[in-house]
Amino acid sequence: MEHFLVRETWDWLSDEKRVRKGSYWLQACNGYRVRPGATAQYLHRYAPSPCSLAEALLKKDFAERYSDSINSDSVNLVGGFVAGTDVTARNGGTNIIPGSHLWPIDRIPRPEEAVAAQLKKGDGVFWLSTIFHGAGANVCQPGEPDAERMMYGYFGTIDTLRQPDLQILSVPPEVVLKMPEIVLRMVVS
Ligand SMILES: O=C(O)CCC(=O)C(=O)O
Repeated sequence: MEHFLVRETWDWLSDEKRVRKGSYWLQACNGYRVRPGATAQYLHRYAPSPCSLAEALLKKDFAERYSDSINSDSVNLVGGFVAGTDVTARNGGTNIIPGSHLWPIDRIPRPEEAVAAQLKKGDGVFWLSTIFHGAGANVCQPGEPDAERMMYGYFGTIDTLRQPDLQILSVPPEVVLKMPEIVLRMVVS
């Protein structure tokens, strides 16, 4: 997370350059269940900086101006996921397009370019906000082993951005105080 989310910025106090090294926040923690019969989620990015994809598509000239701007500085969110069940291509394994974090902002993602992330229970996967991904279809029959796919995800974001789901307000203080120091630093930094 640190590699992608910690930014160094500076300003000038008269002639003196003041360097500030940022940090990152815990943006959200979610559970992702995909039940038998679920259709595939559309392939999406998590709001590439400096604009959301929707904004870019609405404002074509804006998209053209920033069409080569997806790079590691565009990453404003990093997601870590842990499989709560075995995750397969049949039960909704996340479809991910390898390399799409480097695509121009207006390149359209095609389902045939994606591969399903297949994980054993307890395995983990990380992805950047700029990669195209989406939960796969679940074609299992109810009652099959691991018919309900479960993944747990947590997201870090740059400290100068504010999370839409305010983790600080939504988690009671008595729960926060029992968290390990490494998590506390992300929640209250
Ligand atoms: O559940 C998944 O595999 C991905 C979920 C996702 O990308 C989302 O809900 O935005």
